[in-house]
Amino acid sequence: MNDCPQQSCFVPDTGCALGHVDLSACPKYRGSGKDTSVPEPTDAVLLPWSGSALGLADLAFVAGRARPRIIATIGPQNAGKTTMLGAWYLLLGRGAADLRAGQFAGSFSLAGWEAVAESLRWAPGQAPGFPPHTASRSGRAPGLLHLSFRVGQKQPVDYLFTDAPGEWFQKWAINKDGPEAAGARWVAEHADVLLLVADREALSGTSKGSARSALQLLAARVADERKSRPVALVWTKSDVPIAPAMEESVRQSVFGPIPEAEEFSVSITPGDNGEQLVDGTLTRLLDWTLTSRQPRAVLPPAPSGSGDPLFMYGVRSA
Ligand SMILES: Nc1nc2c(ncn2[C@@H]2O[C@H](COP(=O)(O)OP(=O)(O)OP(=O)(O)O)[C@@H](O)[C@H]2O)c(=O)[nH]1
Ligand SMILES: [Mg+2]
Repeated sequence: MNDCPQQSCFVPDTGCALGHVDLSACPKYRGSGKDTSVPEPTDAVLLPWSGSALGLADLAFVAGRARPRIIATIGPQNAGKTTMLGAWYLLLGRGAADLRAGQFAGSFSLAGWEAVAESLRWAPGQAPGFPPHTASRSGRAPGLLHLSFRVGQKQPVDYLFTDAPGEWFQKWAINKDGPEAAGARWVAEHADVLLLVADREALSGTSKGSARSALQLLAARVADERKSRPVALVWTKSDVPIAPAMEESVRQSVFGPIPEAEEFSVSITPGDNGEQLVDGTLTRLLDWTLTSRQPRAVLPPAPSGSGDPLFMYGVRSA
């Protein structure tokens, strides 16, 4: 329950947005514990974040340093998007990932990451499972999971990974302006890198025909909306075999309109030991995701009769 009328303040889950440590001094606070007695002195301070997945109201807090890079995982329902995020988190936790983006430098949503990765963990006497289905909330933005990475002593770079329900993207593929596509529209508009997830299990199952047309629609939508941002086709559940013709037709629907797209295949299968998460492709995909950038415009060199930068411009070539 929110005890503050301000939209950007989530007391008592997080600290006071106006910075009051003693809430009774805050002019806006109208908490349930409207206790006017002097509180016991304590060293405990509420932090400005709760650790859960971030929402739009929390973005200003993360974006204070610099605009975070947003990584979108786009794919149909049950495609393995949340599983992939959880597996990345476990990889980082093991320190197994050797990334060009640098070293893990913190997260404001550790509890959110734990929630997606919890079921993938190997507990003694209990086989790891998969994360639960991501519920389609009425929200206009997905749950955002935060990570930051730092190279050497440089400023850390913040990343937000979207964990959105597949239904959003299926509706967005059919009608991008529909009210139910608001969340997917947000993702498509703000993402810096787009990962289009193709589910090999669905593409080889009984309803593979409809899975293929849904994915082709989604690929066409991504191609329309991407505006030169980097895109990767990510085959999930690569342990499941699929017909070569099916694979080829999905590939064509992605590489036809987006020839420069990258392609990865990942698999996260809970087996008899906890080791299979250390998969080279998973690390390579994370590495690519964190470091790929939109191509920059290359300016033509200035025609110049002199090597001196001061005289480079304004010189008419004879
Ligand atoms: N065989 C196999 N199955 C997988 C793999 N990864 C995920 N799965 C299965 O796919 C199911 C869905 O995975 P999720 O990660 O929840 O899928 P999602 O894309 O987040 O789905 P929504 O949240 O519903 O949009 C899991 O319950 C697993 O059964 C894999 O690598 N191999
Ligand atoms: Mg999910």
